[in-house]
Amino acid sequence: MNLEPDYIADYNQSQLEAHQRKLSYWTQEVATAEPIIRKLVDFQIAIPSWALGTGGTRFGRFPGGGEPRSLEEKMADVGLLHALNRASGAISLHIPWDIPTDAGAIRQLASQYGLRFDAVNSNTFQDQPDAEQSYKFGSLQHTDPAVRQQAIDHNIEVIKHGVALGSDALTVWLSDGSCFPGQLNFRKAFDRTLSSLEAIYAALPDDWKLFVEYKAFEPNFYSMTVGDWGSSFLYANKLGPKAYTLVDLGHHLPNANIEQIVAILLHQGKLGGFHFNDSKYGDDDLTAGSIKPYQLFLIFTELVDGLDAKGMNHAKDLGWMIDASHNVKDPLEDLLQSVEAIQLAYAQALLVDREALEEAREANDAVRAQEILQDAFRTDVRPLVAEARRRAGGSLNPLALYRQLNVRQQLIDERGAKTVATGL
Ligand code: PSV
Ligand code: MN
Repeated sequence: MNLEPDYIADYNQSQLEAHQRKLSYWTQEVATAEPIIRKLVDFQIAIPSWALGTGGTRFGRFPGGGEPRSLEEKMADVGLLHALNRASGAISLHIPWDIPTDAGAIRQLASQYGLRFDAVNSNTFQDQPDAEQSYKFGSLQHTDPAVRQQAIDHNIEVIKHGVALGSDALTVWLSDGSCFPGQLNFRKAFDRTLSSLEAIYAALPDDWKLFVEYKAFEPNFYSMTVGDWGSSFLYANKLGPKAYTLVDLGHHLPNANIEQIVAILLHQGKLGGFHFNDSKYGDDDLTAGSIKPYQLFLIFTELVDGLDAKGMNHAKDLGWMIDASHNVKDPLEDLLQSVEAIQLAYAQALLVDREALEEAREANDAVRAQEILQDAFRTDVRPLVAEARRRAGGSLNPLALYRQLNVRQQLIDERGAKTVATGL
């Protein structure tokens, strides 16, 4: 389904007066409003091709209908999101869930929707029907060199797909690890994984990045071979300057101080990218900002601070992506909510009075430091985010317009009620 530009213009017109009333406080009273709006216009968050269908748990899956049946339809969905919010201008593919058979045609389609290709993702956590070797006991860490070679070859294949699409990063997430004490020689697993990663790294084009994603547990429940930021950082350091750590917010043990992890990785020049989601218990993959919005804000506060300290470009120098799953919500609505939550946290982080914060820190004034942060966090920045969207050609309220246009029903009419998108 294509969104007529008139729909957005008409909708915005109907909301303009109320929006301008809320925005006037900002434009009249806050000197930094204009630069914040401009930063928001530039800031894009990639959508993973596997998050456009209904997710499930091992207990079941309840598809809501109209799910994309092909890569082209997934791109149409991301194009729709981007038309509504002008902040989802990139798509991340997981191979082999989404194999671009005609890269030229797919690239052209992407440019029609104003999308670029974000990091490509390899999959060595599932056995494919035609695979000779099994990943039951790991992939890059496996005791059998033939399994390791199959996993290495797959990653190199994924890089080739990425090159053909104009992507410039590979994300490697390994489910490798062990389920029981004694099952695995940790040192050997580390060494084998490192040498497999070295083979993949050697195939990386010069201007590419390799993101090493860590995860504390699942599907292995005793040990994960890339289980925390320390091990990812170690692999990335040993691999070389093109390798970075990727932080997925759901991949930590409970109560981990993610903002501190992010600050140190960035400080060390080894933070590569982000997978946004939220969680209460484990890797729950819930809507960004739905459970711990203050944590998301604190993470962004460290990101802005660290990026500025290094003179890095907020929009371009890190990979920003959502990695969530939608069990009970319409995936497109959920993604709109996640993007908005990320933009709000980013805008609030941009509001923090950094000079005053540094002074408070130097004076060991914990009360003042907290006030400064919470002052920004408690500020309603929604008019700024809406204004950034409006200026970029998006809707003042993407979710409201999505519902007003009955998009899901239109997708069901077009694709059917029982379609199932590839993914987990
Ligand atoms: C693993 O839980 C993960 O976060 C990785 O990024 C995978 O590639 C993705 O989820 C698959 O759903
Ligand atoms: Mn992830």
